[in-house]
Amino acid sequence: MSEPRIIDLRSDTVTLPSEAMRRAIYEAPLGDDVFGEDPTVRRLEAMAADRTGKEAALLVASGTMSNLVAIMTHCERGDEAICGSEAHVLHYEVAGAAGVAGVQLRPVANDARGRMDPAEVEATIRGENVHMPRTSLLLLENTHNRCSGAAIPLADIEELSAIAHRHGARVHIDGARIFNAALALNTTVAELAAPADSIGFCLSKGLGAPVGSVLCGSAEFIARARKMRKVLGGGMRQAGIVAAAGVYALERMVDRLAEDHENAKALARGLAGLPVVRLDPETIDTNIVIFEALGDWRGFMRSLKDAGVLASSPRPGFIRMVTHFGIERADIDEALERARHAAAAVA
Ligand code: TLP
Repeated sequence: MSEPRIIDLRSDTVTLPSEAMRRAIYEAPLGDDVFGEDPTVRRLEAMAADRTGKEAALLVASGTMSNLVAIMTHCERGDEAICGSEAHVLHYEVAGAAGVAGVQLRPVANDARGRMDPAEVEATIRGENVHMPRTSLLLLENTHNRCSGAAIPLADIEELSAIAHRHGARVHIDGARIFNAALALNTTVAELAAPADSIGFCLSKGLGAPVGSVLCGSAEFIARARKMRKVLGGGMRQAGIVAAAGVYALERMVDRLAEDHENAKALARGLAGLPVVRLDPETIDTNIVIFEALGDWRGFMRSLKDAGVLASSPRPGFIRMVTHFGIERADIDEALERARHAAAAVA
């Protein structure tokens, strides 16, 4: 018997570039980007600035580098940055804020929908005191990865940003999946980014490019960020090879995210019907489905894997499945069929 086709729902980072995207990479005009001479990088950065409504943009290697460069540019060493308790920057970025930027992260509780209590954020911002670090940055995340890909509404971003600004702190949005957020909220990326001083988004997740993120902000901020990127070894030469996929992604891959959201909803509805799953499908806004697996959750994940359905786990007892380019509705139906058997195997 042949092995079942792998349905890889571990992350939207596993997407592979399409033939057309590969052709765009092949045909891209190139130059030395450290000299500012790569026309394709310049084109991508102009497009990114336009989409986010910011003055300027900077191509970086990854979402992690985007957050780190933003922190290094907004903060001095010894400063403090407030972030959500479930923030990617806190859980998955190897403590780069502390280890590389010399910035202490101070978490404020995220609720299940990724929101932070504005009063708590305000109370966490430190006043001038000889004992205390300066609170120079508020880090927001949209969509909120560990909070089931929740799309954070504009009103929340406005309220939190106003508080930070009132106290002299800057605001950065980790918008790794901000195009998913804009789609789910029926608004534009520029509107969601407007209250913040800077925003980074990823090309290499739902947008299907192989590499890259773009950090956007004022021209003055990006000029300083460019130096920080260089410090980190992120000054790349003929980076148009990377940027070409990004240009293609922004032109051709944004609208299709709707398909990923529909597939995630269908997946959530099917999973919610399984006796070993606790999940309210109505809480799924975008392409990330996180559910509580009752009982032997590790056994359930193993059975899923044996059946060729790959998932990940954000915390013990919880399983994450992410829809993306390359996963069709038929794959969702097939994954659900296999999940039914896997659930029966551990029941
Ligand atoms: N997230 C990855 C893993 O690191 C967990 C994933 O599979 O979801 N911000 C957010 C909100 C992210 O979700 C990610 C990647 C990053 C930043 C980092 O991006 P990369 O992987 O490009 O450094």
